[in-house]
Amino acid sequence: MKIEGFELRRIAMPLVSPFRTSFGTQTARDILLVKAVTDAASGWGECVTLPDPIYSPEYTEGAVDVMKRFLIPALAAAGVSDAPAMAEALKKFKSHRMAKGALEMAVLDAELRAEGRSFARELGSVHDRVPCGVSVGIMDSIPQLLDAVGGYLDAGYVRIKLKIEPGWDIEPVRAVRERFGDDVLLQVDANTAYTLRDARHLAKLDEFDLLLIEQPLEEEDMLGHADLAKVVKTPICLDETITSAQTAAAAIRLDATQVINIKPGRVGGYLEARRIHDLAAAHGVPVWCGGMVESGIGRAANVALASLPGFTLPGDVSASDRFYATDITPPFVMRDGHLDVPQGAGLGVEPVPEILDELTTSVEWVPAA
Ligand code: NPG
Repeated sequence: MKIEGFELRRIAMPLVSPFRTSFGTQTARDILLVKAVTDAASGWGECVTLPDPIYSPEYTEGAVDVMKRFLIPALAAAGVSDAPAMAEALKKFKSHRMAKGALEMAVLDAELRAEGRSFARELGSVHDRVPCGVSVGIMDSIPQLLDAVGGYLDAGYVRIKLKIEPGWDIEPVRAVRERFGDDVLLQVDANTAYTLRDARHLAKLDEFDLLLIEQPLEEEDMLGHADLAKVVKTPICLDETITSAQTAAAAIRLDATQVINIKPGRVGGYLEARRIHDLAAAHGVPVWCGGMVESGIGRAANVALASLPGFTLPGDVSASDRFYATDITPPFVMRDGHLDVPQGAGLGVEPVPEILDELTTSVEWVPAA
């Protein structure tokens, strides 16, 4: 397959409601889509960077720059013709995993479309539908939170994740448990908002029988998480810290994580995500698929990944309407708390041209020859 070039397209998608995490509030998602154009087929990738480097060091303008300046020219120079060869060709450039992952996803999609194979089949899917979890942002008040959680449970979500930060942790969790009962699958996500000094405070979450507490400490504090895991009974789940199969192996060996959130963008793509899945499965560590407020393009690939056998916990894999009134693909609609895994060639979905054009803020063509 000859890669002719990449179309880099920015789109602005309004969110149905503001989404607040410990690092900020989002009201719209500025998404960088990548279209790989090859002599065999075209394929789509989604870059999950945010506009600011507040979740990870990457940010969208930086991703565009590194793709144009370094990554795409290196692919061209190495004569790369398929997705599995890309990571090696891009290895000399440190980090920039979300940018690399988006390019790899686009080439993989093109390749699979040309071969008539689905992402799900390629990755090793064993389920034709996956359970939906939902991530619930920090709210202004507990009544507002209870309304939101009640709405998601009524809609059929099978697992609730509450965003927490200092000052919004024990009481919101207690309120949700008291209102909705002990049977609700419930977990929390701190996005690095605590330090080890908060260990005893975080241990107060133990009484609520949570599935896990996600990324309580700074991303580089692997040992801190290992120490915290000795104080807190609730399983620790790393997100930001896990940037590769190698960091996942270290975290497992150190007992810094009992569960892993796999986000393909964060680890450099779906192929590395699968390696982490395989590694975790070999160690008996459960994994689940994280979300980065993706459009239908990224969502399609995440649903496929979440259908691998080691994904034994519901992911942040929600219906399109959790975030978007209009998705750029035909929407992912939840049925009975689940989403169907796309089975068509490649991602199995494509952007609707008119919707895509309406949301596009810029398009740029970067030749790879
Ligand atoms: O369902 O797509 C989703 C969102 C899940 O909470 C979610 N993502 O830290 O995991 C996270 C958080 C996030 C969203 C992080 C956007 C960065 C950007």
